Amino acid sequence: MSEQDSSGAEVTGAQSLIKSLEAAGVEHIFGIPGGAILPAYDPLYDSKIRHILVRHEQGAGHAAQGYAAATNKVGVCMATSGPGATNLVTPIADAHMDSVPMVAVTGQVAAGAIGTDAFQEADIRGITMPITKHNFLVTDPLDIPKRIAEAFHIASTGRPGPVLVDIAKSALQSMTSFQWPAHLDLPGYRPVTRPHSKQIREAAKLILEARRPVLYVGGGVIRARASVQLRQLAELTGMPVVTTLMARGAFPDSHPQHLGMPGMHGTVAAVAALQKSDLIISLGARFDDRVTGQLESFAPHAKVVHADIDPAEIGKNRQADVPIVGDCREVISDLDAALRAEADRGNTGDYESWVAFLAGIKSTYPLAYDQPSDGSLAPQYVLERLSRIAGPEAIYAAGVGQHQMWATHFVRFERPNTWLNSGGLGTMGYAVPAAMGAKVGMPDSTVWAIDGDGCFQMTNQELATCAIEGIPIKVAVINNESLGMVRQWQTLFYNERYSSTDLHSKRIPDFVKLAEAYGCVGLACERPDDVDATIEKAMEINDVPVVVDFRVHRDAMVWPMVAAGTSNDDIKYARDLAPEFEEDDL
Ligand SMILES: Cc1ncc(C[n+]2csc(CCOP(=O)(O)OP(=O)(O)O)c2C)c(N)n1
Repeated sequence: MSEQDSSGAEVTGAQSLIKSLEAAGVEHIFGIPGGAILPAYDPLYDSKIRHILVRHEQGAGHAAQGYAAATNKVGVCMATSGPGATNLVTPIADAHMDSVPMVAVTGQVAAGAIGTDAFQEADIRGITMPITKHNFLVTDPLDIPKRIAEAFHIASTGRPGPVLVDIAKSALQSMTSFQWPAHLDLPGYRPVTRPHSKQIREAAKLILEARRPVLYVGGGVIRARASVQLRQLAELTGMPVVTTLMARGAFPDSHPQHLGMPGMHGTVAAVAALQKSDLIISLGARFDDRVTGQLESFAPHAKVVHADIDPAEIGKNRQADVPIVGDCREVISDLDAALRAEADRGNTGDYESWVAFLAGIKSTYPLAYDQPSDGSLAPQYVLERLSRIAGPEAIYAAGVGQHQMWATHFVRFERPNTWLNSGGLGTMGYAVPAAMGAKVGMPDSTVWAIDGDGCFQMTNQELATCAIEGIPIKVAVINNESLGMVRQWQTLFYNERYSSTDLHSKRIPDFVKLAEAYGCVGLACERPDDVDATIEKAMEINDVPVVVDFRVHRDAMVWPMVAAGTSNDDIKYARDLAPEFEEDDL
């Protein structure tokens, strides 16, 4: 059966898909065509949507993530059936772990061929069931607009996440009508955004009673665009703040109440703040094992106020004394209002000795590093200088490993959506494509990918995309010629037996030549004295992508560190050096 659209013309399912994406407000899609999705690429050719042809579907997925994380809009990626779709699995899983709003559109084999092991058939719905917020298989072309509208709604509301829409080629090829739905009918999907006032009152009461409270800020605060409200609440109460790896930038690093990042590689002050706290106010955070360390010994004296838009997070790892389900911005605003009303009545918290105690730890145990005695380059120094020269307006996307931890330590973040990384899944290869997506979404911002030499070799093919599509990102490869984070664990826990972690990447490949082969500018730097000039040179090049091979000392290690599975009480700020602070100091 064929129907007519409002302008009187019949459309194909493929045309309906592109009209739907346009109606959803899509401006950019990252993808690669192939047989099953090919019908969609024909109307896409005429659309005002810009399609960015990537070199690997993983790049499309991470680019959509970077775009979303930098702009707060939904990122979109597209792939064909079978291997095209399975290449999206890693970024979909990554977006799921880090609550990134993303829609993945995949072609599927013709409806009649589904289940026959047809050429390039993969059950991508089944494969991605546990790693999507929701997913759809569309076989009836009439359903296309509805499913696309639902996908964007689900991806961007409540706890954001990835939604996959798998569309049979037969549906793309059939004639249909296009009608953008006026209403969505999603029974059972009604995210609670307004926090319950009783829970807010309970939380405010605990905050006033507490003597050692701490605001434990997670990535949810960034997704909820709640940084302004967070600052108001923090300044109203004077409570110390810690920001997780996913929340870096949610609260300014320069703010005196900020203690930095907690967790396995957190600052001593942030770890101590949670550990010695009597009240943790968790905002859009999830008590991840990388934050809590050994769970039984985590923050033993703390009561917990746990606010999250996803009720499944509350009490998952740590029991909450006051659970609050709601959007972080609304929760924080309501808490602020409740505490302001109490302050007007003369009721304020007394945190003076606690704040002084933590200030002492912060100044005694700052983030620090040694300059190598042989005159070679310290990776931390490179990142310190990069931060200083590129500044807090720039966007920084990191890979996974030591360089990621040094970046989060030594880049000074002052605003949200400027730090993009793979926190939950820890995906090597995230940085270059994520930076590409961020630059597409924020073309006027300087975007730096901070990558390890290992990570860079996983997805650097997207430099071709960047060069050809005019996406001038900058890449700092922190080249320690090894899988550094794994090597660090081998140094500490495997008796320096470096099994399969040496990449020889100061020799092969030549990153400068590789950059040039991809149409980028390639620079190299291996002396501390050349760092500033090299970064400044990279900052001046804005017409093509730039890659800087920072050839750093290979033995540098990330400190502080809480060894996996041990208690946060056993944090070391350097090898075999434990901080000294007693609760009696409080
Ligand atoms: C896709 C993937 N494979 C393996 C790992 C395990 N892993 C974590 S960090 C790391 C080393 C990363 O090396 P590099 O990119 O050179 O960064 P460095 O730690 O040296 O800064 C590895 C192999 C991972 N996180 N992701």
